[in-house]
Amino acid sequence: MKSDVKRIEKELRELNEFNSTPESGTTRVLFTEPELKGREYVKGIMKDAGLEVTEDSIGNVFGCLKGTDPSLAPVWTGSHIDTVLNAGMFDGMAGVIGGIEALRMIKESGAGHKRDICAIIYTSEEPTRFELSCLGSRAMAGELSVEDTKNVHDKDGKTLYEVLNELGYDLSEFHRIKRSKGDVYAAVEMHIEQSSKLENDHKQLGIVKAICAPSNYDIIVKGVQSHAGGTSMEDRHDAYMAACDIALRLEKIARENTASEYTTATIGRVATVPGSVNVIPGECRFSVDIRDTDADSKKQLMKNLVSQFPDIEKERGVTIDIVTYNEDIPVKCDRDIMDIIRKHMENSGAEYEYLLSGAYHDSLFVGHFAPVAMIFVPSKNGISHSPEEWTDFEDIAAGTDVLAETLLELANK
Ligand code: HGY
Ligand code: MN
Ligand code: MN
Repeated sequence: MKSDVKRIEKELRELNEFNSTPESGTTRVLFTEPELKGREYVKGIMKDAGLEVTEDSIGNVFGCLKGTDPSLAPVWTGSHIDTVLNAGMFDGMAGVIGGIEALRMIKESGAGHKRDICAIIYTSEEPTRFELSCLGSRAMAGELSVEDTKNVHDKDGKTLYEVLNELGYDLSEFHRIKRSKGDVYAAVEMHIEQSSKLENDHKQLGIVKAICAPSNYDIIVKGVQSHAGGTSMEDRHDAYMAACDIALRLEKIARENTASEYTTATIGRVATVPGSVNVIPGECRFSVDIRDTDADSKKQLMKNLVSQFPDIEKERGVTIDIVTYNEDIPVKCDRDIMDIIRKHMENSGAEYEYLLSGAYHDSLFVGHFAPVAMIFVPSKNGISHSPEEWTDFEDIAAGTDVLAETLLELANK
């Protein structure tokens, strides 16, 4: 089977039109107008492809190619169409359009398959609106309840529950989102690499061995707001400087971590109060995003950082508090599915290699109830979550060829 690279490019460019920042990259935030229109667009191409389209109570969209034996658990593929702010046009979208293209290829090939094969848009993989990532796949894994949706809110204070209600989702059916082990036979997601290993190693495709999981926190430092000129360096309790002290210790711990194969720590959002140029901040609130291939290593890293807080509090006369959003469990990809992918990569002649995913994906949560694997396609200069994000359409087509063969083989097991 051969994917239609022109059709892939056309649909990715058309989907990219649903964007609230056309002047700078792509922004498609959950349940805002561009994302709702993007959903309708993708549902349209699913219907045109003859897929059976359904949606669950958190907005996960399923486009399914019916198999001959509905009693068998289905095979899934898919990704997300929501983005971070000022993102690129491929993070998530490559796996959604590629997944639909793979199902079209299987349908057009006339090859029979026992199991249903479903292409999915998972709701809100990015934490952009509600600070919590992977809302749709987290709910599928039973790790987000309808009660939890009342405690997740956006910067305007609106809860996910209210937003879903307003959009007409039936929240009395929320419990049906959850899947148990055995409900899904296998799930394969194609995604851009969002790093530079494939490019540096001159490989076209990647087989993911393990998916890092994030732990996300806010740290709130409280000091004494005071005059920038009148307060001597000795007399101040500067919340921002204390935050910088914590940040540099976090960086050191992450850099020196040897307890696992891969660790990262990032502070992406910082806010000081009152935020005036001539006032010593009395408060500083900042985000912490830690990734690791190993859950214990991640836990130990955070324990090490927090153990240093009492010294900082004493030395700087500040208080330090933590808000925990999520401490997610990393996933190892399924060896059997990885081997099927390897075989089809070799048959296709594509140069490939095995690698880790520092980024998390919906497959991280699907992997909590089903065997998962991922196919990576290269990111130019390793850049993602940026208007500079770029992946060649030919590489997406090559990944889609392997995805289609893999899904078909799994659907006949
Ligand atoms: O942050 C991530 O790893 C994903 O791209 N949302
Ligand atoms: Mn992303
Ligand atoms: Mn993504």
